[in-house]
Amino acid sequence: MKNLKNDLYLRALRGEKVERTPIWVMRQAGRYLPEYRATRKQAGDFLTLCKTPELACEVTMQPIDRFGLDAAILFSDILTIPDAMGLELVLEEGIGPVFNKPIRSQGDIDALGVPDAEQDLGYVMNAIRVIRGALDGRVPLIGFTGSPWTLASYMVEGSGSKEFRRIKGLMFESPESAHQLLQIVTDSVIQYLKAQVAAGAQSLMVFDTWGGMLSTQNYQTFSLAYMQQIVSAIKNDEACNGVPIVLFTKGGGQWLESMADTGCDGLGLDWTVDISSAKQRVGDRVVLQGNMDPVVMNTSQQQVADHALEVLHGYGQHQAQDKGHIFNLGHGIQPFAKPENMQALVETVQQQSGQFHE
Ligand code: 1CP
Repeated sequence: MKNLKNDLYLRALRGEKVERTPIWVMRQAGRYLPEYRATRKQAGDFLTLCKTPELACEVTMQPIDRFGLDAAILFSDILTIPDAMGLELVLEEGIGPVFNKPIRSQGDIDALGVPDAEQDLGYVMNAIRVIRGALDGRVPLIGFTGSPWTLASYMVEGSGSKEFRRIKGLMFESPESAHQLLQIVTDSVIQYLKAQVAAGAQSLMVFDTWGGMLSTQNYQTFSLAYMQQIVSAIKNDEACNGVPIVLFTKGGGQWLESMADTGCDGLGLDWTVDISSAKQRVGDRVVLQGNMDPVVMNTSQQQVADHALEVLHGYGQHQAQDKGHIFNLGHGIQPFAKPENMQALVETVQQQSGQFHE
């Protein structure tokens, strides 16, 4: 891509031949970095960090400056959309995200409207514009959203959850209301992603963190069907100009074929998936992104190097029929990860992956 100094990630995502495997890491900006903790302290709280474009830019750039990763990801959160819908997001220290006004009735669902991405979520678009300026073409910028199922889960549960009793209760007992909620979230996500692209996002990722909690049948109906709408809307939008889109369902390893059928460009794999069998199943149709166990990042540099090589070997040689591999963890890096392990990870992948691209 012209004007990009390092376009490895975008070329890989387009299925083009690359010299080595690109790497970025989910949650690469975050609490494991002392400079992130300092900026967050300066901001006062997490939402102010997200809502102040200069600060969001600062923390987006921190892992790029420190480690030389091959892509930047917008610093924000998936819960910006429900916040803009009026649910009032707060991040409780030690608890995680909580909504002051969760969805508790049919009336609450009926009252929801699609937020105007430029008006109600303008701070996200401003952050993207500021970050693109700061990146100055060093690496591409990834925009993102939560999947409709994952966003609806937080909206109905009111916070994180282990068993998803409320959202599954709604799905089982009032499927029409669940679909009504999922549709309005989907319409919001589509508008939000289009606005991100217009503001300067160069690829898109959909985080379906909780799709893996569903039965196969319900995954198809309540999660994948809505991600399909998103992929189709982005692919059919001329202004999006073929921007690549990656779907990640945590716990979705058994559904890779139907995920690839959506027409997305890439699939995120969690660490439970054997990457070589994923390659055999769908590697000629989609780029695979992943999938080292994030907890390895809490151990030693030697462990990190060994496990990274295991993933590279797992994908193996890149051949003409393969769409390719982008290195990542199988889920977000944790606050307990050691920064020097991230250094070891990036060095291992950047220095040793060339042998798989001959
Ligand atoms: O400083 C802090 O205490 C805040 C911790 C934090 C951070 C750093 C939260 C709250 N969100 C984020 C940033 C974030 N969230 C990014 C930034 C870009 C990057 O990757 O560097 C992204 C992409 C997200 C996406 C996100 N938020 C997801 C999907 C990805 C995933 O990890 O599965 C989810 C599920 C959330 C919800 C959320 N926001 C924050 C937390 C702690 C959580 C998880 C809550 C839960 O476990 O249910």
